[in-house]
Amino acid sequence: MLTLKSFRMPGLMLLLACAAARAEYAPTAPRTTLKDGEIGVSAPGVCAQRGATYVLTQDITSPTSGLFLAQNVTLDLNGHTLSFASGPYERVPNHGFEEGLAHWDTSQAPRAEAVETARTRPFVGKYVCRLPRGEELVSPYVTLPVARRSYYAMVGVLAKEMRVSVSVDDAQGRPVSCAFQFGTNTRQSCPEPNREPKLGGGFVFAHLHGLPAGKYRIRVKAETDCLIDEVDLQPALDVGVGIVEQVLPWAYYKCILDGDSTAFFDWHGREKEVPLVKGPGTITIMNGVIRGGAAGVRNWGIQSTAKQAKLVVKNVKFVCTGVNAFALEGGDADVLDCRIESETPFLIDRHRQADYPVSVRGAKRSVIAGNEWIGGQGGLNIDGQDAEIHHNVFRVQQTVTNHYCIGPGGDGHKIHDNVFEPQQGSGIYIGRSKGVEVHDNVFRIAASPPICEYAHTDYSVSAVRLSDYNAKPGDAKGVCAGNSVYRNKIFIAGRDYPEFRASSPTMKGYEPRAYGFFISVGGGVNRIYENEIVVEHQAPDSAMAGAYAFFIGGSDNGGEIFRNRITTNVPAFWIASSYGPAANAKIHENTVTKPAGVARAFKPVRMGCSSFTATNIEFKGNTFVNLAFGVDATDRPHTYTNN
Ligand SMILES: [Ca+2]
Repeated sequence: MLTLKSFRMPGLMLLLACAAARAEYAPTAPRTTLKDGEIGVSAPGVCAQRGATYVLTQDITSPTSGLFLAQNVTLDLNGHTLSFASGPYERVPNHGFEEGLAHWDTSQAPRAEAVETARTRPFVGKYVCRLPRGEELVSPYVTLPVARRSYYAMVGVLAKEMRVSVSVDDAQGRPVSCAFQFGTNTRQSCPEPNREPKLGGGFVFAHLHGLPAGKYRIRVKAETDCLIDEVDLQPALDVGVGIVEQVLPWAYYKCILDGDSTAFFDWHGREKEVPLVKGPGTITIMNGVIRGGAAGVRNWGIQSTAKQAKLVVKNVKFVCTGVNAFALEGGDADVLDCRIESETPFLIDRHRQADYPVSVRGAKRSVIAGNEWIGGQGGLNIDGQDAEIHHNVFRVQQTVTNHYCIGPGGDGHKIHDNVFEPQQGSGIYIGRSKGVEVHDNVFRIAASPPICEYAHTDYSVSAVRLSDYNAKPGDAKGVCAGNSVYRNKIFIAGRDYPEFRASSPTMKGYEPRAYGFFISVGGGVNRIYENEIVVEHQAPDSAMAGAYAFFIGGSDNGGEIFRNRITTNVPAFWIASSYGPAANAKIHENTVTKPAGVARAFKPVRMGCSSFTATNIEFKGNTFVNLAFGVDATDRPHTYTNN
């Protein structure tokens, strides 16, 4: 239970008793003898015999992808490490401008300069490059050591309104041209002229493939005034373990803009070299380490396009390094007792909801249990029906928008006994889902420092976001309704970051916010009850920073909020918030306590913002300790009752 006695306002952290969540990954001691029928694996390649058990007899390393599995194979990593994308890859020196413009050819970029992220926008590291329109930066030569494989010539671009052209030279200084052909169509993939990232910033890239090994360099030309970072040539599109029903060769930049998935590009036209997995079956991978060897872009520890094969992944440690370096993408999977270590500084496109460290699409009663996430842009993306998600620990680090510890689509999931303790970012997103139950978890959520997309406006993190973007009931795209969130322990830390406002003209307006619940629902009723919520605003008098147990806006259906126990040093509710009007919330039998040590006066409810109005809000039977019921309302015609 919450140790409320330790709550000392202001400034001291609340101590929360640990929940039952556990991280169960444990290294396996390799065995040296195989059992009858087991097949030893000592090199990368294929495990092509259906139904067989393959056992690693040593660590194995591949400069490209690692192993491809046939239907019903069990892969026992036997305590060993499978390293993929692991070779003598080089990186562009000073790719992140942390050493100013050292190593870069600026002869065509006389006004380029390295600028501090603290004075512009956050991205990666302490510096980015300001590249004025019309100027072009040229990298030193680096060796691409492996022939006829995919690389991305990539550049981080900090905002959608900034456009770049990306091109590559060979060792003789001649432009490299690559094209992808499908059917009778040809698409140029290098160079990529005049491209912008998606909203929120991300990466633009040219896709290199089919080239001889050798020395290459990247050119980035600013088509508008730009802020850029992390300009590099990296191996792309590898997998540690592949399960192939289809090759999805949609890997060039336009496919990102179109939202296409990609898988196994370098096996396009070489499908006969790998086992194809069709129809129902179960593939098991267990007991070892799958590691991306070099900083790679857009790779996966395990990737499956087999629609009907269930993956069982147990006691595997994943080490993911690079932009869009993920642990697992597949259709249906049980993920048990795994450890997912991610160093993923940013994403190519934060709008792609499958781009999570673990992405299980089409779950059918999947079990995701006993896992630990450390770092990463979000934790688990799940779709499908009736997943059991329990006893996991989420210590993710989200610097992109709309990635969560759990971003569930689908219905009927049960999420319980987890610890959500992001290093940065939010807890759970419940979107157009029904029948999701979230109970007996612990959340520790703190207001975030500014991020690239939201450096000069408000940016919120929340323990649980419920949103169908105020859909009408019966909306064809689905609604957020019939979900229940109960018996959780939720600690919210409000913080201010005045140092960013002081240092930067663009971050003057940064407003960090933290909420227990962020509700913007129109399609139906959700129930939130019997939670223990503690809000400790560490800068309660800041005009810029906000923290609320419940933040309801853009929400025609505020839901049923009852028997929660809220302890807070700031208003518990903001209804008809800065996110929009609110209506039809039932707030019954909650207890709101102002800790005894808190001297500042406040009303427990804030209502309205600009022209937004609260309508038909029902307070009934609530208890207020050390403060009285009261509403700090704007002068709009709000309607509420209090009984
Ligand atoms: Ca940088």
